[in-house]
Amino acid sequence: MSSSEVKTTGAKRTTMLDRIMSIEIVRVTERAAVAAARLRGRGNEKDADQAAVDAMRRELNQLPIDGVVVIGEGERDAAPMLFIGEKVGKKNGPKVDIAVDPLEGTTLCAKNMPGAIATMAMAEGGTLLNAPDVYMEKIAIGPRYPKGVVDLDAPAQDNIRALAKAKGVTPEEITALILDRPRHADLVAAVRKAGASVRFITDGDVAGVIHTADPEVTGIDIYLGIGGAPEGVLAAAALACIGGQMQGRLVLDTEEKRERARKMGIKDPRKKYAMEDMVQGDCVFSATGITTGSMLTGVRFAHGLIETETVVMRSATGTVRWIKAHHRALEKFKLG
Ligand code: VTB
Repeated sequence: MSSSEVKTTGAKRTTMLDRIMSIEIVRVTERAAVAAARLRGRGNEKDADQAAVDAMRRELNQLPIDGVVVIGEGERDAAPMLFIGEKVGKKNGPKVDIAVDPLEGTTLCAKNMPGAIATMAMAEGGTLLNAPDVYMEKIAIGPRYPKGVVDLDAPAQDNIRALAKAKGVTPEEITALILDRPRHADLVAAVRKAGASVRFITDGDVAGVIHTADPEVTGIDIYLGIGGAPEGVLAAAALACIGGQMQGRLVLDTEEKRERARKMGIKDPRKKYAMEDMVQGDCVFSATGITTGSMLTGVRFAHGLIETETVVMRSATGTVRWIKAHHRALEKFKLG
């Protein structure tokens, strides 16, 4: 067999895998979302997170995969959370990398505020960035811009001006989405100095980055700032499906963090990751709303019915599906 034939076979296998998995992973995020939604507004972040984790783990372990969590909550002995390195699935299928955030926006869920989601991504084994649970500097824009129009290392003013020029508008017509944190004071000042508008979010930067993919609908042109690294890799997986550009750099500002990263194979602690470095192959991404936000409707508990909304994407084809589900198997869902 020639090498090109081998390649085709490999690609076909991937396509089959992610076609099936793009439906399978919907169940995983649905279950986690329903479990967390039962604890919306109770002021208890930990319990809601644990409920989402337990439900997600249960569903992941039903899948015909030989999976390993490469992006998760904590490391090593962080069980009962879905920790980095945890093996999931029935182990009777293909080797896959899994990135999870069973409850993205724990505070949003605990306070019953908009935008909490359950999310995960799955890709061929060895193709997702395996990174510790630290911070990440991030920059992201949507599709249809020339490659490299913005850069993580360029001053914010330059990025805003370059983006406005590429879009054919003035900087005043650009809106940047930034996590509302004291650490972003200088960044916010620089963005405003360039003339752009800033929209803040209190949490939830996976959805924040995804907002850049459709500026006409969301009003967001660029995502900037420092958030969680797990959320960064998950957002990169989503953008890899829908198009856009993203760069990230892990914030490894102590020897302890650098050591944790080294153990995961990260040799250069200052490496600037392009989206393609964080997500090297085909992937599927899924997110289900827990509380209603600008991207997804939250879980609705009605009489005899649970309603969920999920967005699921495949990078192989760029297909984005919005799945509204009515669950009637209430006994089953009670578990989650
Ligand atoms: C972001 C945001 C998350 O953490 O990544 C943020 O997307 C960053 O951490 O929803 P700090 O809160 O420490 O600034 C979350 O808010 C989840 O905790």
